[in-house]
Amino acid sequence: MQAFGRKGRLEDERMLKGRGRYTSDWQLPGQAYGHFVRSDRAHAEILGIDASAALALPGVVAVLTGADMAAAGLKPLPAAAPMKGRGGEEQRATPRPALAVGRVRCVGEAVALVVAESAAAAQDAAEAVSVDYGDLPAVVDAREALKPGAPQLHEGVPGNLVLDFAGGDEAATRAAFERAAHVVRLEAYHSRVVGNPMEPRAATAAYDAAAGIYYLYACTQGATAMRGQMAAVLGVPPENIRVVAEEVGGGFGVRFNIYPEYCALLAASRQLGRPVKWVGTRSEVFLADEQARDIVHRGEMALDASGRILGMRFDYVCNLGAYLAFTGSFVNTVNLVNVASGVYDVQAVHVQARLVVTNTVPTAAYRGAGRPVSSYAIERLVDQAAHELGMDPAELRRRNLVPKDRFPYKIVTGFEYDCGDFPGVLDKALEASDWKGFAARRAQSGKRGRLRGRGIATYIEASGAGGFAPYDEVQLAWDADGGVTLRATSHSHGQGHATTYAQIVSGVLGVPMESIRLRTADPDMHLVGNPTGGSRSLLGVGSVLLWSAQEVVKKGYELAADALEAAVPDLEFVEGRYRIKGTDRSIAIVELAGRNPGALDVDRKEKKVGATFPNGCHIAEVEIEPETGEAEIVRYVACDDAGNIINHQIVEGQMQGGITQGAGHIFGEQAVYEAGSGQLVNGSFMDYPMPRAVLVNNLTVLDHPVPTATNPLGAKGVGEAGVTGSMPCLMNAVLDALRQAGVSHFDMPASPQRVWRALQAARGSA
Ligand code: MCN
Repeated sequence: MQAFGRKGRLEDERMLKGRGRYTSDWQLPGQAYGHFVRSDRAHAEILGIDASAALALPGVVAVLTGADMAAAGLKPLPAAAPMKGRGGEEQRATPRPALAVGRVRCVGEAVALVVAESAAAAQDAAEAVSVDYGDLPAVVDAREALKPGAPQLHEGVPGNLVLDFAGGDEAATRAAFERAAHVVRLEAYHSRVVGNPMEPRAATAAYDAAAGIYYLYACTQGATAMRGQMAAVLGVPPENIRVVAEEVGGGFGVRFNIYPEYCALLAASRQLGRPVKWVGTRSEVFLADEQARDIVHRGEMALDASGRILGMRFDYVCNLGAYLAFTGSFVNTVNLVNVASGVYDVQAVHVQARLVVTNTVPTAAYRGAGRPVSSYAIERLVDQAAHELGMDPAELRRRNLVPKDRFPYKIVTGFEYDCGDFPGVLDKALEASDWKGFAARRAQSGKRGRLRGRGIATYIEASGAGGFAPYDEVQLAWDADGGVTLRATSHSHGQGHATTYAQIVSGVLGVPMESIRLRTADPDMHLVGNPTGGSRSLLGVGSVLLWSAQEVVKKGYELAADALEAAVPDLEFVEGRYRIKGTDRSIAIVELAGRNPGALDVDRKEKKVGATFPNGCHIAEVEIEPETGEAEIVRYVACDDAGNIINHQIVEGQMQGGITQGAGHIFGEQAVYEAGSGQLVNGSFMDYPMPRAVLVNNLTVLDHPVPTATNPLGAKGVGEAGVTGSMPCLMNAVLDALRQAGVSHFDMPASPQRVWRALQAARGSA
């Protein structure tokens, strides 16, 4: 692979100079503006909607409701491929309309769409829409929602239970617990978070009546999945829907699925015969973007007398929110079991997950999408075991790692880890963290009145296969100016695909990276492929680009032989030129492409690569100031196996971002709903603490590559690894610090107030 010589990413200059085109930058001729009337109740019957006052205001074009959507023939938003529950039981449906019909089930649910000649007029008119509600009791906690007598949300979901999922070997696990010398238990809460990409959600919908084509300009992680989901709602073939997205200001999983607003806007543009534009606010991000996690788990570990893990079982209760989002069941089933035994050599594992509806905003994928939850459950339990057994937590881990010579290693839930060197990763991280010097550092902190704690997590995650398309298709075309245009379905929303894909293609074709352009937003291109998710874009799409570029070189040999009047076997391809071996007679591939328009293009190249399993070991040290409860990360070492790395700068950035996202979750982020009223009580940046740059200090990112054979790049995914490793590592560090003051259990978030209260409580009971 060509070395990465330039400073910075290809896309940075465009974005830093304000030349990026985000959703709200698109202006269509004749566009009107939409504003959504949202429910201020968590659970209520809609007794009536009076739009007369709104319609009388200047500039108002229309007020559309759920009844209009039904009249336009819109179907409920779909869920992803239905998961099976215990005994093959089907997942239950929670029909979610584009605009509420008859009942609202969470605050923020869109009840009406006001369309006007300006955004301000639409907003003013929305205030004048009067909705008559009949309040119903609400439930926001998934465990409460499972209790008899709890408010019921959907007719077809008795007991609010959408799915009772199980995976692993229940009998073997029971047997392991029966012969255990020690059993360790831990219950923990994974707090609910709001994705909060920098760009609030926005969309412009337009309908071309002559062609019967819908256009949606939106911020998305990939048009292909959205197109399929919208086709199901609108009842038209996917080819009749074009999704346009150029720059996307962050996704983090919450820009993966369609949203009700997009469907309502598309229906409105068709009905009104003009484009309708909506630019959401940060408040709407809090109330109407998918949220994530909100899971309680109970974990149990069986060990023998020497600290060997004999078995593990986990029971998750997952809060789906008011409706099952498209990826809602996937993240709480498959992604909880695809790395069910972590990096450990243990076959007796059983996982149960109950997926429950409540009167809260729907939850779905969020960076890691289930895998950080599973990793948190396993790694906190291992630490608890080390504590109870009085063992060094690194040593307990080492004793149980899958040895290097056991790959491919099939885990009990059927997934197969392709390759890895877990002991090597652990050793490198231990050394870099100066594991042995911790006691002295702790003593130093103690002298300053601070509680120092150390946490470790050895994690693994699945990246790869991509479940939304049967394969990934790309296109590679030479341009008249000698450049190359690549087309792919994965969508970059911060990951730097334009740079890394160009690097791969440039490395094969020998043309400068700067002359390679990536287009993922061409609505007329109907490539098959996966959106960006599951940290798979490099190994999925990047691999197909590599093969395509190699195919181009191969195709060029005949043309070069003609041009040089030589025989193909006498030619070699070096640094972008076909040369007659042992001579200085050559021709550049770019020149051949120019002379033979289209001949060196690859129109559609398709292929699927297998899953692969990035893994790593993170070690953190935190200091807690007992008087304020403030926690500070004072050392952090991340050693990760991402296989071969294409671009170290980007990978380091991904790790940094992921670790900071995990740290944000551990140290502060939590969306809080009030029991009873079902109101989101911290729906703004005034009271929802996003991580700040200073949160993650003294970060060392190391790599320990074990190239995979499942793709030609030898690469593993990296986009989510930082979150998966950091969450358990940081919480283990916090608890290690707090244990010195007598705190034995602590749940995220470790905000100053919660830490301080835990210390006060421990002091009080001492
Ligand atoms: N890369 C590399 N070498 C490797 C692995 C990856 O050079 N061995 C590079 C890739 O070429 C790519 C980047 O690292 O430029 C991330 O690649 P990959 O791991 O394939 O992940 P994806 O591109 O599929 O990104 C998805 C992942 C997910 S699922 C979420 S959520 C997420 C994330 O990436 N959301 C992000 N990273 C994000 N980063 C930003 N800035 N914003 C988001 O919303």
